[in-house]
Amino acid sequence: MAPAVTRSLTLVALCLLSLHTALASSPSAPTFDLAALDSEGLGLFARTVDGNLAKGWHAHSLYGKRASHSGLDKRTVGKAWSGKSKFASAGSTGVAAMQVTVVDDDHILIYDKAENNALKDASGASAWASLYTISTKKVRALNVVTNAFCAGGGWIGNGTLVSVGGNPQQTYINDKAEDGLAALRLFTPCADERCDVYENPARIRLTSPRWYPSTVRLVDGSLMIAGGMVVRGFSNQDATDNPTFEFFPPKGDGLPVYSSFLHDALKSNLFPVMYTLPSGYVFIAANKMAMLYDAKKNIERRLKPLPNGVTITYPGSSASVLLPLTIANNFEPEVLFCGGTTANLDINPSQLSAKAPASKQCSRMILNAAGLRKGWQTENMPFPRVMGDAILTPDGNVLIVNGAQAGIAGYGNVKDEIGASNARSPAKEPLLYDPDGVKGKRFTRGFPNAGMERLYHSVATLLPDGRIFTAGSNPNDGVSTKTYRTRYNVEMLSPPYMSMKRPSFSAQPAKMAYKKNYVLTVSLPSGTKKVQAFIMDLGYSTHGVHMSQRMVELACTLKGNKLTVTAPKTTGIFQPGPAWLHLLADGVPSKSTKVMIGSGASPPVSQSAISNMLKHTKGSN
Ligand SMILES: *[C@@H]1O[C@H](CO)[C@@H](O)[C@H](O)[C@H]1NC(C)=O
Ligand SMILES: [Cu+2]
Repeated sequence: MAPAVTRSLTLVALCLLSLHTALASSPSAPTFDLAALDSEGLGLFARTVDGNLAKGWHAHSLYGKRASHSGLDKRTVGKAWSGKSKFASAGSTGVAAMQVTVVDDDHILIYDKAENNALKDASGASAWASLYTISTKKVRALNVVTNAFCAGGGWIGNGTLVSVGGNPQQTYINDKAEDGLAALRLFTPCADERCDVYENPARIRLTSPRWYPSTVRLVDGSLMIAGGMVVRGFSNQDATDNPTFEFFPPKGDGLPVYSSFLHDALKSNLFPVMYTLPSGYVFIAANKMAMLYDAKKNIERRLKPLPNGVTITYPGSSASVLLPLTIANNFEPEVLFCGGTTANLDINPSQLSAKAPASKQCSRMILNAAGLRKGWQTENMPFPRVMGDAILTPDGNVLIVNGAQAGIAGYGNVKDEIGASNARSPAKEPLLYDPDGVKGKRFTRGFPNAGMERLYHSVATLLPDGRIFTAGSNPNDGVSTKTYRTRYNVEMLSPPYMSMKRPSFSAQPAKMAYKKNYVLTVSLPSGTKKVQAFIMDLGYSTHGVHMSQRMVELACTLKGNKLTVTAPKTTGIFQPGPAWLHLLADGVPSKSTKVMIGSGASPPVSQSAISNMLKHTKGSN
């Protein structure tokens, strides 16, 4: 994306000004020292971000025996996956699906950049966002004012979807969108077909321009927003970088918080991968680096870098996931990255090639003291992949779809492109990864190939009914019909469990308060031996990153057809906000239904933080 926009230079200047006001709160960034961790004892891991000692499961699990990650009782890739999977087309997204998130049991919200899509809004202009109805495959145009090109997003504790950042107006494709660099777009689901995106930049906006930011929901239900570029461009560098964090609703003095980690992760520090851990700390990975972040005290602790020189974030995007937090693994967090690239992304992009093979490497690490000491554990996928999407399946496996076997993300930047795509050799074959499997035998193949390529700007998400939704692919400046063209077609993958006898349940609550018990009425396939209950965050999918995606097991006991399930114990295990609840009967999943975890109230709002933010920052204007 080469077109350098000269008017952006003023943005840089404005932005750097506001960033410098935040430097006063620059964090210390001690290198993670395992010896110190030992002498600190439970130092880092026994505390929560509130400074209180974590009790029970947490401290106890630290140096005690850790169960293997066989969370789901040896169900592995047995039952739910025995049989054939099918890909089937399922209508059109109306706009190019660059970002998607499941809104309720029957709707998916889709954001595109501003471009000349065939779907029109009420005024007759091209739509840049749509709401897709799963049951009817119909789309409704949404009204976006600002350009959501390469924005990030996430759900907050009261069930509102927040979309952050984007791009300036792209006059060369004649679009009328307003500058979206510092945009903050709100969407609250509704029961009728009337809800739409809400924007009010004079009061609700980011502190600074962010192209390619990530988000993660924190323990108080607010959103942490990280990184991005202050101008349009492909390769990030010092002059274009926004190496800061901010929060929605704004916290503290409302100003961005400088991150030396994000700065050090240049150039490939865009769309960082972030997960809130049971401790409340945030795991963040960017480029080849990883760290734990204490958002409350603003302390960064570096972890070991990803092994063997593999870049795992944009434009070397890997498929990444926080593995399921289960009773058997004592809710010990473990992260997994598969693919990416070993190409040197620090050189001039014109010297890179779309033919450069992607990485095959998967790296995983348990984020507790013992796991960090052991470090990253690696193995190879059957074939290389960049820009893959890692989807947690309802039985706790990881399905990897989309992406390419060679090249990198983006378009119009490197040698040997097909059309404008920086990547080629589409990876149409899904792979299933069993986190509990034996190393070397964790991958299952034999899936049908996707019907079309899903390259840059494609997406995937698990649906409440258990299918996997894939859409998008648009490695082009505007809508293009040349290879690789702009894709509007939806394809859904139906795993074998879709046609099995599945458990079902009713009487689920609309909300679940932490630690409280709820009684579901269940219907189980005959002969069921083991029932488990889970909640999932299906995530916000864009650029191979699934922001806030997670799966958490709930304790449960069965009496007759009554299943008593216990809501998560802490906000670290599952952050307050929307979730999907489902059961497994001997490893076969039910459908899931939406449930609010926590009170459903707004995350804390600080009027002084908001006023100070509005006073001292200009957003992108
Ligand atoms: C959720 O909270 C945010 C931040 O306070 C607010 O802007 C939004 O309107 C709230 N949504 C609902 C549905 O109340
Ligand atoms: Cu993009």
